[in-house]
Amino acid sequence: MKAAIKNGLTTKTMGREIFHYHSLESTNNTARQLAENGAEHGTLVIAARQAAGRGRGGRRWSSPEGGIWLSLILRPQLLFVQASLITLLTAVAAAETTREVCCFMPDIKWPNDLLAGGKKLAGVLTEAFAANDGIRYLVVGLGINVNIKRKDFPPELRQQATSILIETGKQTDRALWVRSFLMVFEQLYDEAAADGFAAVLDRWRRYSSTLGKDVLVCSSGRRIRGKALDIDRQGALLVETEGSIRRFWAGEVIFEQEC
Ligand code: BT5
Repeated sequence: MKAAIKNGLTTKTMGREIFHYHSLESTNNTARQLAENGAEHGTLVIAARQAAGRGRGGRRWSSPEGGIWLSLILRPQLLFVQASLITLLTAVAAAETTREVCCFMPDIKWPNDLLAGGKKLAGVLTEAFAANDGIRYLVVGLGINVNIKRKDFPPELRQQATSILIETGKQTDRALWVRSFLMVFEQLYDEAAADGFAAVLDRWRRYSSTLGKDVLVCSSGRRIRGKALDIDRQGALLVETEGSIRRFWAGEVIFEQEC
């Protein structure tokens, strides 16, 4: 897998160093240990399966054989509050990679989900490790259900999860997907580092299935109904509710079906 990903990889930083495992608890945990030991910007950690894959807020992420479970170590010049922009950038890169490699375009649900036909295809878990108000390093975890059959999901996920195989009927070359992802990610990342995130946010808006929809937001124990209007420059969601516009961060927003 490692050699297959590297074969033809033309990135400068992303995936120049690759750690591949048959099984890990969580690629984000291993990436964190590597980062603490000085691993470089762009280091990729990838596992064929995860025994304890994590979602946000301590939720479980099912990671059977056949998916792509990866983490990237980033050492960006960003403020801590800007870490969520990297989540949006990762979702854009994963959507565009899927379009390129699998001829099929998922949509993005704010902030971290890729969906196909309303079912969850992929999720992003960004973890920032701070120094003062800056970022020492970030670990961006991405899980995408690639060659997974419906019966390979745990029963409780079979109605809400999907895979590229289920959607297209075709097996995907996972090394090719990862290589393409690294190239798309690096291009978006370098553009954002040089010119800011406006172009990433525009692409995100184009692929979003959230904007313009009525949403029920669960925030600090309250349930607030409103219309998702836009995302702002820092990636926060702007929701119109009772005549005013409120701004929500990823950590505090849960959509209706998850409450
Ligand atoms: C996410 O969390 O969507 C972030 C998932 C990130 C996973 C990657 S895999 C590589 C890296 N290493 C890790 O340990 N994690 C990252 P959240 O929005 O909290 O969604 C979690 C919810 O998605 C669960 O509560 C389930 O309902 C659902 N779910 C779990 N596994 C799934 C799967 N394989 N496909 C679709 N939905 C799933």
